[in-house]
Amino acid sequence: MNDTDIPDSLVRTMRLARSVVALTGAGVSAESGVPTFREAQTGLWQFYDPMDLATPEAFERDPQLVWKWYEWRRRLVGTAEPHGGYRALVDLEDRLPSFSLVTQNVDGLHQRAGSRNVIELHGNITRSICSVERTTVDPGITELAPPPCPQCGASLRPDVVWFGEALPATAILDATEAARSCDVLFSIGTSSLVQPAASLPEEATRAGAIVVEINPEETPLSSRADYVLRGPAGKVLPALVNAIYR
Ligand code: BV8
Repeated sequence: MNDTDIPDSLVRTMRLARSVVALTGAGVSAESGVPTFREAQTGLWQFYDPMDLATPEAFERDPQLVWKWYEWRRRLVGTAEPHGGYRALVDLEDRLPSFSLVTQNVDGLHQRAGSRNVIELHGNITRSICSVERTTVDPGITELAPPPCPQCGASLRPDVVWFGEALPATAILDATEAARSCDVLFSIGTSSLVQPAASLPEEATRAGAIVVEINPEETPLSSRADYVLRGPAGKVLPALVNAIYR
């Protein structure tokens, strides 16, 4: 996609915009080699459905399996490099009076690319917490899976929000507030299926904002968005920034 493929009316809207929200999902990480939630997993993990592993019940049932699954994902994420789409989002944050990056992703790639105001709706896989005290703990190098909390001895767990768990109150409040007070909300690389994140574009529309979807595929949001930029985030976002600030 090149700059000319960005609708002129969207470019004009963005040049007048003061407050912008970017809601990102696993599709943004996909171009950096981090498999999305619904892509076939590789190796040992092809026999497990992420929806069955990313739950408190799975951790209760088999803490070692779940811990090792996150270790595998942490290693994968550690080798990923943020692509040009991440840097385009940093560019928007640098240039706009108000910019909020609300991510469903747990890989920390936005921060690694230089994004500053990042709201992590589903936590961050690079952090571990005590499963009882919920305090952040650095597990260090250990063979134990999961390692015990050095304070109370309970198992450590990844600092992510599992299915059926509530999102961090401040994260969802800040994200909802940002969606309700922005001029433009971009929904980028998300299947718009996971709640409550998937309701944020609707909050923005209700508050009078323009909603733009960036995704190579159709999603339940596509028919409700004001603009749909059909393509990969790594191509569309740099083209968007070039078109606005050329
Ligand atoms: C909650 C952290 C209530 C973990 C994640 C029925 C039963 C049980 C629960 C529910 C139910 N119905 C609804 C629910 C609620 C549930 C939910 O929404 N389920 C869905 C599946 C129906 N939600 C929850 O459970 C949430 N909690 O509701 O709590 C509550 C309240 C109070 C008290 C107690 C409880 C918690 C949800 C958070 C789950 N955790 N991650 C981990 O990662 O291990 S969500 C997980 O899914 C990831 O964060 C990931 O981001 C997300 C998947 O969504 P997407 O990001 O959209 O990724 P996906 O793979 O689906 O799509 C990728 C998209 O990218 C595609 O559209 C593709 O076309 C596109 N793409 C591909 N390449 C590119 C691209 N786009 C752009 N560029 C590209 N290059």
